[in-house]
Amino acid sequence: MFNKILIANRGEIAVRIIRACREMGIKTVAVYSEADRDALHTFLADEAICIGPAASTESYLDMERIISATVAMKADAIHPGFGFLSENARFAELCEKCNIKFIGPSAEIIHKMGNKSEARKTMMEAGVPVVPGSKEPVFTAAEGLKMAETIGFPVMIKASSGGGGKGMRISRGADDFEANFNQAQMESVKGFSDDTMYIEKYIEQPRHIEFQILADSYGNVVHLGERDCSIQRRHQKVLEESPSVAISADLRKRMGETAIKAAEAVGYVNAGTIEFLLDKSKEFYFMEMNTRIQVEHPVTEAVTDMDLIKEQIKIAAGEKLSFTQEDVVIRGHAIECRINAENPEKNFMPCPGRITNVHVPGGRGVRIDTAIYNDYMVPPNYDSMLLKLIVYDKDRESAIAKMRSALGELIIEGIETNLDFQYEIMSSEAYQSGEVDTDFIPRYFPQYCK
Ligand code: MV4
Repeated sequence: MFNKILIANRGEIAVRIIRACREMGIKTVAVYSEADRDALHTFLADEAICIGPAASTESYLDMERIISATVAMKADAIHPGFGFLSENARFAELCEKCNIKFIGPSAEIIHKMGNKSEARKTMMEAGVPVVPGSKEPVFTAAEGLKMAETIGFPVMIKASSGGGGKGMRISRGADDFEANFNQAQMESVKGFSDDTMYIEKYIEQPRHIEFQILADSYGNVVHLGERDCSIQRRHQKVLEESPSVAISADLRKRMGETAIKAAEAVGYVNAGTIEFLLDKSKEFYFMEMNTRIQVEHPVTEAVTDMDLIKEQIKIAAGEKLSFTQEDVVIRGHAIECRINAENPEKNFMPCPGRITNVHVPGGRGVRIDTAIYNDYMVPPNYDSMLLKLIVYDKDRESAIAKMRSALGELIIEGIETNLDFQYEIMSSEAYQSGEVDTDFIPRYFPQYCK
């Protein structure tokens, strides 16, 4: 097992990883920027080292500084968390070269799955169902239009290096194709320095269903069921739950087996997520694979009674999975609400600043993952997520009741948050009915989409 792990992240996920390490008897090193001298992760780790100015590019995204800190502090592994360098193949490769264990899959797999059109092709060849569309990427509007006419409109134009909705456009017919293709491609060149595009059939009002998988270095792969992440705002997840009301035991078995097949097709190792689109007729299609631990992992932890961070560390240290697929039991229902420093009345504008008072709910089945505290100054330099409230109960109805109760107790003063917006969603007939899809917020909360 590792002696010391450096956590190349900040905020609640850094704290989450420090706790797992401490419970496992592993020493921890925090890295922090000048804006994070008083951050919780800086205090909680056994050791901490400043790696640069507030700007992420000069601290949490600076590979050389993080590698230097790891060598200086004599850590033998790096946990990248999510965001920042977690899906950077060059960083994973640099770790490999420096004899530092990157807690995640190999650089080669990160690179392969980061290229969305190549991932799609790999999955098609492995017999994993993908959204109907092109097998090969396209580079010009003319090539794309030919492809779109074969697939049939409407189509989705996507950037191979895309993510978070960037470099993505719908085209509803031949007359609007060229403009949309060029816009998407321009965005991709600007954002990712890559003009590689691919075309898919547009799936109307799908659900975003993702399967958690764990794979050890001995070829054992298991899935831990699904998360329904359909409720998003501008490609940012707002809340997540497990299990999904849309998934029967039979569908879970088929999608889970497909997720395992997808992971096996690339020789995946560590924790990963297979994202699917699920259409109205319950057909499912591979969309992307995420090669990191995700923000919403706690809902899976709740329903499977597992610790995914500890599993990641054990896998990276070369341990075998201690259980098989038959041992995985999905029990009860979990929901996670993301509480962000943002103003829903002002188009969800980020609202950093000093937190004057925090009070968190508690009780059975209530979990809070956060790095905020009384008098904490939320810096403007990073993601606006402040806190994750996760509830667990025997069924969805009880979990919703618990979430409403917990949201009602949660107090964050001094800055604007989306707490009331989350309470409104939880209290809506639309959410309670379980009829959620990716158009949920624009359809039921249009007042927030101006
Ligand atoms: C799609 C789609 C419909 N059809 N692809 C959004 C982010 C990116 N990862 C993929 N996305 C979508 N791809 C096809 N062929 C609809 C979306 C989509 C979406 C997906 C998941 C959750 C929320 C979403 C909101 C809008 C669009």
